[in-house]
Parts: sequence; C-alpha cells; structure tokens
Amino acid sequence: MATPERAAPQQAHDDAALTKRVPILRIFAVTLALTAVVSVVMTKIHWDGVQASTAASKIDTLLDVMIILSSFVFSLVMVMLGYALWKFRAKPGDEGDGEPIHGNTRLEVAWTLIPTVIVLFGAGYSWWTLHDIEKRHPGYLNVDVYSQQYAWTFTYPGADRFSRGVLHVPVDRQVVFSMHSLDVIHSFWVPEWRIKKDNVPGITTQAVITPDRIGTYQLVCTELCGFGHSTLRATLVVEPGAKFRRWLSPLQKPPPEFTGDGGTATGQSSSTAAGA
Ligand SMILES: [Cu+2]
Repeated sequence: MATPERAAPQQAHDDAALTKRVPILRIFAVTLALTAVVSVVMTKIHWDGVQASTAASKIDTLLDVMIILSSFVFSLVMVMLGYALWKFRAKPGDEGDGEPIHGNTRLEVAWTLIPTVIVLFGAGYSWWTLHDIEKRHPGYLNVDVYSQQYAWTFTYPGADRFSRGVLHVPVDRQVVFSMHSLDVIHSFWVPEWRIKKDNVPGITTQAVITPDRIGTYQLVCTELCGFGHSTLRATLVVEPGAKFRRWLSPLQKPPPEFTGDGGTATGQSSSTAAGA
C-alpha cells in the first residue's frame, strides 16, 4: 500500500512512463485528420433546410463552428480509445493483473482545461450571435402566439385579428413573437428560420425573426407536450406585405381566451394561463 510520502514520486514515475510509451504527436496528427473528415461530412449536410430568415446564415455558421469543435473532441476520444484497445490489449494467455496506475496529473489538467476553454468559447460566441440577431428594428410587427394541447393560435394585436393553425407574416419585416402557453411547455420552431423558443405557462417569451424568403413552411412544436405532440403544427406563409394585409383584413376578432395584449402586458397572459 502506497504511503502519502511515496505517492508523489510514484505519480511522477507514472507520468514519465506514460509519456514515453504513448506517441502523443502521432495521436494528435491522426486526431486532426479524423476531425477534418468528420467535420467535412457533418458540415456538408443541410440540417435545417433552406435559409429563410436573416438569422439563418449566422446560426448556420455558429452550428458549423460547434460541429468542428465537437468533431475534434469526438475524434480525440475515438483515437485514444482505438489506441488503447490496440496497444494495451492482453496477449493470449496473459491472465495477470493490469498495471497499478494511480493517475496522471498532466492528462487530468489537459482534459479539464481543453473542454473548459471550448465550452467558454462556445458560450461567448453563442451569446454574441443571439445578441446580434435579437436587436429590435424600428417598425417591427408584433404577433402573439398561444400554444395549447394541441393547437397554435396567433393574434395580430394592432389589427385585433386572430388565426388558428395558419400563420402569415410579411417578408423582409422584423416580427417579434410574444409567446404564451395555455397549459404545458411547448416549443415554437420553424427549421428554415433556425429560431426555436419555448412557450412556458405563466411567462411570456419572445422570438425575434426577420423572414427574408417568400414561401410556405411548417411551424412545429419541439417540446414533448402530450399524446398529440406530433400533431401540434401550423402552416406558415411568408408573403409580400400587401398580400399579407389582404389576408389579415377579413379575419375575426380573437375570442376572450386570447387576450391579444400586444406582447407587452404579461399580466394578462399570465391570468389566461392560470385560468386555463
Ligand atoms: Cu409538443
């Protein structure tokens, strides 16, 4: 049994022995090569379809950077695992115990520091990107989104109109969606816009999106919200401003459960949620 006085020299001995036995430079080179292969394949895939908002290219760049960093960590783990399986496997007939290894300070410092730096960089870059795409432009359109089991309802406060299951927005105009859940947590997601936001009972969350591509898309719920979760969808139409106004004008006033508070008076939304 190692006494505390003997632990330090033993540790240094283990460090030196491991460094001598493991060809670190070659492992690093193979890791970089595998990172390149995985990154090229993963970043070539169009995960979320066409880019249909001004935020899409910024989010795709962010996603690519994260994919490359994740590919590096994945490759490092796979190469080290492969090397260990090949190099340290038991020879046929070897029934002996493994070497008594107590740890490796340099390795432990490295595998703590490298992920910490990667995660802090990812957090900073994500924060900067979100801050950039959530800047409000003058003249934005406010749309209130009400989610429930299992329907999406949209109210257009300025015009005092509502629509269920179909969302229309004008192209090239910033839209601020103020989201309210009437029962459980749902999540608002249009893949082509890249933005996803949870709808949480009792609070109002907001998503800021500038659609820049005319077309018809699907709004889907991405939070498992009950048996009908997969049916919680709505048709999204992005169209020129004049066409949008023509669609808006014949719509009905919202029924009382949809307050149409303009996304600013959260108290109204909260009472709606509490009463549901
Ligand atoms: Cu859902």
